[in-house]
Amino acid sequence: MGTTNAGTKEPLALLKEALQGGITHFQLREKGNGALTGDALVEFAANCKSLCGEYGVPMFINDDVELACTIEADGIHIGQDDMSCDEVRKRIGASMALGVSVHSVKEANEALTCGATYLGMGPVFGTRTKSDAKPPAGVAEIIKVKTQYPNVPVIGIGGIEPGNSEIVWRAGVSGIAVISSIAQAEDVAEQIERFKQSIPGRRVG
Ligand code: TZP
Ligand code: MG
Repeated sequence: MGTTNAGTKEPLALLKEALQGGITHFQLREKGNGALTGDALVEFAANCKSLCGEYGVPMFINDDVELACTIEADGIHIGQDDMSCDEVRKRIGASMALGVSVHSVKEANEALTCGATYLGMGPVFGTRTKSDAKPPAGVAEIIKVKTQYPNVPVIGIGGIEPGNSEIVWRAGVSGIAVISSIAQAEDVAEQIERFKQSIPGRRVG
């Protein structure tokens, strides 16, 4: 998420709730009307990074390679329209994680060839969060990519809620990326718990 996804909440307070609730990774995706830029963005990103650090949670930056390098993020995530994967890998060096959004086995192959660490795939379902999102793709391509590359971590994204996430897990993803269903939840920790309970085989109680 980014500051524009926080609604009436203070963004860092929302991030803290999510960390306390047990998110395993955080990606700063600062977009839309009123998005932070310049020094304010660097300061916010650095604050997010140190908060994530308190919880041992890796932090990723969406799109902005320079910001990722400036705050020494754990990872950078790029889409098909961003700087080429090859160039990004050269800029960040070997140790920073590199996530790439892909929509097919062909794009997955290209991303992996130039050093992607993991792949993002979506939107699985309809989403209002990304203004230029492609139509919902379901899980068919995720299954194809996982069949071709069983050991590559794939993260599902787009319109995922506790009630529809099981099909995404069953497609073989290593994780799900969620913005609105967590950012807009009344009780963030409870919502995260619902997501955790939706992992097949992990149901408790
Ligand atoms: N990429 C594909 S869908 C999406 C992004 C960044 C937005 C996901 O947000 P939400 O609110 O979880 O649908
Ligand atoms: Mg992008």
